[in-house]
Amino acid sequence: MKARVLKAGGTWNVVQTSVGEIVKTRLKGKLRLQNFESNNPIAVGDWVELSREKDDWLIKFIYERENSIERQSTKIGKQVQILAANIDQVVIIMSLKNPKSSLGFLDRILVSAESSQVKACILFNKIDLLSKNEIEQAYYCEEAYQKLGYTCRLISLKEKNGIIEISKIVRGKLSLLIGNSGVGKSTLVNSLDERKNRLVGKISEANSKGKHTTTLAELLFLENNNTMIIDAPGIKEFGLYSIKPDKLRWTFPEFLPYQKKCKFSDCMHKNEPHCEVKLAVAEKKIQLRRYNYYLELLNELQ
Ligand SMILES: Nc1nc2c(ncn2[C@@H]2O[C@H](COP(=O)(O)OP(=O)(O)O)[C@@H](O)[C@H]2O)c(=O)[nH]1
Ligand SMILES: [Mg+2]
Ligand SMILES: [Zn+2]
Repeated sequence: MKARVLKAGGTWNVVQTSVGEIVKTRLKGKLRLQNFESNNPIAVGDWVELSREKDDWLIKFIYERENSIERQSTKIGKQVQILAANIDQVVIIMSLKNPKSSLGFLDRILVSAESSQVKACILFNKIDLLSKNEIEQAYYCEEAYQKLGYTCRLISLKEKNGIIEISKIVRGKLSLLIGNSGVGKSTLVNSLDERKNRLVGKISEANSKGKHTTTLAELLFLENNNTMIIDAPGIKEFGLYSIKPDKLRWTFPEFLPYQKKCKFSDCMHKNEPHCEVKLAVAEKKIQLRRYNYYLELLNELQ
């Protein structure tokens, strides 16, 4: 039977079967060895095939992923953690104040989304805390990212309008929600959780005896099950492991119109002569901050 992974715990996984039943499953031993680059071969959002063995449901295989968002898990060296698979979009929540999220963190996630060819939306939250002057800066920042092609919203989750705006963005889709601690992720989830329909949370708590539950991403059904959100808690660092240095330039959408005119077709926009990207930076057509961040990431990946 086909099923979707709602929570991936390594040895146990919570899935929803094609008939809507939510069950706990284990991995077939063989599967565990297959994907050794990852600390857990199963990801939230995965489609899997189950087989029945005695009283247990076992995961026989994982269907090919349409996409996935990965990060290097810092604790376990170079191992890759798959944050989510088969998603429609990444929704990044940034807090403008208390705490102020860093644009570097945002750019990093955008690079990851671009490299996985997943759409990204940016929510700048807590606008209610800003002074008039700060709101102007926030609009400026929103406009800058909007120009890069990302859907951006300046919102306050304390206001009804903010929640309506978010609902429009996430309704009917599977979104991976990413943001530092304190930015408003739980507030967002709860405000869309009309029926307090947190099935996954309940099941996993019962099964894992409270261990590690806060560090695992889980797929939640919100807005009368029309909306699915994968809440990835506690992300402080976001290592970009699987991106090859020479692929990085394709993850900055503002480079695209210029880099095809660089003298060298494999130009990395670093020290090469006749680089149209560097020229565009000098002419302020590309943000210097973003370009510098590109160089910083390039350095990190090389
Ligand atoms: N002033 C203000 N506070 C907010 C807003 N959104 C969330 N908060 C508050 O920020 C704190 C952290 O929110 P929470 O949802 O727990 O953040 P999480 O760590 O990302 O899950 C809570 O006290 C929220 O009430 C907002 O738009 N404006
Ligand atoms: Mg939270
Ligand atoms: Zn170049």
